[in-house]
Amino acid sequence: MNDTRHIRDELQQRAREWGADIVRIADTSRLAGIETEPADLLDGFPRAVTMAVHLADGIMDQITDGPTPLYSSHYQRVNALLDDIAVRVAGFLQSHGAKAMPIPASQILDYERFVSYISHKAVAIAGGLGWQGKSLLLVTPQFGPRVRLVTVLTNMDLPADEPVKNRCGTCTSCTDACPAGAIRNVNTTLHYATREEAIDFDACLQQLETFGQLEHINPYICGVCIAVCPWGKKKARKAKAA
Ligand code: B12
Repeated sequence: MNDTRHIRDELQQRAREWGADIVRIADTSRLAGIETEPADLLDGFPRAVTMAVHLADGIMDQITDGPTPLYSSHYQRVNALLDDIAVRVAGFLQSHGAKAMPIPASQILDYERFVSYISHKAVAIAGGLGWQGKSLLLVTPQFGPRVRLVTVLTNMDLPADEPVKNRCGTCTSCTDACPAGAIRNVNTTLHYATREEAIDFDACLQQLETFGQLEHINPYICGVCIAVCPWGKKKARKAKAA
């Protein structure tokens, strides 16, 4: 384990140099029962590197009741950066003799059910990158939900991090701001059993489809529940005061 601790430290340092803002390790046995594509995706991968890139506060602070062209462009660039970091992290692990599988940041595999290979949020929850907020998003203590996520599966037995406590409390910011009124204001200790438990999924999707018809806006983006969360704004306020 000593050996892999050293590799974990170097991996975290390198991933930060490549652009990741938070890097943690998830024990994938915590994900038992989760839906993946294919069903045996996690077989032979006892660990996952879960990483976040902080979205630009200057862009997120401008979002009030819907996506902006700036956010739309930023969303694409950050996805590209995350995919790049994941490929580099996979290369790093392979150079140490491990097997690695980078999972794309934002590839939808099934447009009927809206699912991907694996939920980055679920991996991030398992690795203690943050907690699952009332918006269904991953909320980090450092940047709130103002992060995009990526995952690299690996068979290297890296020392794993522990999940963190949910800190949404009685806050209703995302529930109040959601343009579709889709957030049910229900808390969870670790994760919701289904998406429906937290949000009216059809209402959220319909709103995203409406936004997708606007000029300069990519399909399926919104950003309001991300922008209003006090955990994300806290960081922005601190920077303003400095
Ligand atoms: C398909 C997709 C969508 C679909 C469906 C969203 C959804 N909630 O599933 C649509 C188009 C609606 C969508 C919308 C949005 N998306 Co989207 N989307 C994805 C994508 C590509 C796949 C998600 C997926 O497979 N979902 C399947 C469901 C079942 O999983 P889930 O909701 O993630 O989590 C469930 C389970 O995982 C469970 N769970 C958690 N832990 C565990 C553990 C165990 C053991 C079990 C059994 C279950 C479990 O809890 C949830 C309830 O069932 C991911 C990228 C990725 N690969 O993760 C991005 C992703 C989830 N989207 C993201 C974002 C930001 C958005 C939007 C805000 C739009 C935007 N960019 O402005 C909205 C938010 C809507 C909302 N409030 O949920 C980010 C979230 C970042 C964050 N901070 O959390 C992601 C992770 C992309 C990224 N690379 O960062 N998205």
